[in-house]
Amino acid sequence: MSINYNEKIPNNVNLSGDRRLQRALERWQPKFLNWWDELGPEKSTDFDVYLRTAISVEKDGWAHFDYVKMPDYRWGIFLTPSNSDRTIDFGIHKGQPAWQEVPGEYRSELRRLIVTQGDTEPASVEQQRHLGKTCPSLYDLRNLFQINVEEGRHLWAMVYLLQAYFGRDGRDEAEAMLERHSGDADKPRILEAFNEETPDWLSYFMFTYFTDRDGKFQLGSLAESGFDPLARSCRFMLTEEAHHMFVGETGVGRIVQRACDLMNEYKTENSGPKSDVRKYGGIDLQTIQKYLNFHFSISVDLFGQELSTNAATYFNTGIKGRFGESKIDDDHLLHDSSYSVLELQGQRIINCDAPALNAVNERLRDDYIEDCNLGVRRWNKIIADSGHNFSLKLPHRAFHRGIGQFAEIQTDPEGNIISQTEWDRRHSDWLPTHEDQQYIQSLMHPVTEPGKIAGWIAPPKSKINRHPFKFEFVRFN
Ligand code: BYC
Ligand code: FE
Ligand code: FE
Repeated sequence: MSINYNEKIPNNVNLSGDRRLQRALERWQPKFLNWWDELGPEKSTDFDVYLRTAISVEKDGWAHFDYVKMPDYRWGIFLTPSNSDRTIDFGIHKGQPAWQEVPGEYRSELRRLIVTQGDTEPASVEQQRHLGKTCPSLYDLRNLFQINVEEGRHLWAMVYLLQAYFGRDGRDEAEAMLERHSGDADKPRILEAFNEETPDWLSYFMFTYFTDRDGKFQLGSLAESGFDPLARSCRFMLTEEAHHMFVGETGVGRIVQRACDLMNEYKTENSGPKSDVRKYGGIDLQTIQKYLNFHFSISVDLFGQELSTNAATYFNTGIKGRFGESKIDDDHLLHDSSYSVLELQGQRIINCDAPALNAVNERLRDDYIEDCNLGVRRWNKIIADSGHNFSLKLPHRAFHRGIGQFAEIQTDPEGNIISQTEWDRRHSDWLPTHEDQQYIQSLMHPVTEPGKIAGWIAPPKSKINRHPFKFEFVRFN
């Protein structure tokens, strides 16, 4: 199924066959473009950016590369092809045909999930809007813009579902997506991680590693939904998500590499903030660890409460599954099973068995944490291969939490509960301080000559569509 690019809004959902919907989306399109102009990548309108655009939804060759001015990017509506005999894989409707329309009794839950998902997409573009001004290389600038246009497309994907399946409420929600803004005191984005600032490229790479990875797991769960149009939208979004996490993993890896290279060049072992790494313009490993602690902990919050009746309802009614649902070997009903969860009991964190149905948020968080660890291991391999004795580590899941039962307590990165006084005394060892942030900010100067790179990060090993690092990925005009 290829995509019709002759229409105002490229799509593979036969939009021209539904004039009402087409008109509604065409009315939303200029509002989206206005939003992009005001809150998308700053002062980037005239740049020619070497971008990938989806031209089919098939696995091979869905991406076409060319120079594009970002406001002319063909944001469109692409769902993976439908499988007409798909059935629901879990919950009380297991075995029944997947829904092609929204079941009336689940309308508000589905709307809420789609709105929450959709809200994160433009939020991330808003968070990243100033980064172009301080890019470490043209390669990195291009990747930033690639991610930004794709997050814009993810918003389109959710707005399509709202407008196509939720009538008037859906149209109102589509408007509201452009009215809430990241960090806005009156109308903030829905989830807290999307109201934080992304003021520098270390934060940005951590965000795309940890927070885009929440996207992978949430989209993976929604891709199991009994509501087929949602499932198909999320499947296609997941193909784009892989690149976002790749940018994060390799970005952090290259900063780690540079720190190690500097330590080797200047023969210093100490990797802390007072070390030579900073003196020579790199980012020391201890500071990288602090940023990791921050971004991991706020991303872990995105999975919600450990035990959640909302999550139980979503699962039981077939609207949101578990990650890789069809590959899990159990009854897919979870009425009689239990799941092991860390719980706060008094001043201790202990392992408890909880009803599996109530623990689906926590199970997803477990899957997420395991996946986060893979990249940390690769970063540590870079350090070890460079001959240094230091390991980055994910903090304990109870560390620095704002959502769930651990929000009530303070712990150290190992998960030992500590008093507020001790937290106040020690948190600057664990989370970025104002001074750390100022140091990172002091490194942020744009490097925009093809083939050149900033001093705090190593050049990439990978190519983009076979083009090497020295390729002119962005032309400024
Ligand atoms: N912040 O029962 P619970 C991505 C609220 S990232 C604030 O656990 P639920 C991307 C909750 O609303 C993927 N509030 O809630 C990445 C509820 O409020 P009420 C984003 C929170 O609903 C990078 C109460 O606490 N996708 O795509 O089961 C760049 C009870 O909690 C938070 C999704 O999130 C929070 N973190 O779980 C671009 C998927 N957590 O009812 C894009 C859709 C909980 O008491 N969303 N609350 O007023 C969901 O599946 C669920 O809404 C959540 C929350 C997992 C987020
Ligand atoms: Fe996204
Ligand atoms: Fe993403």
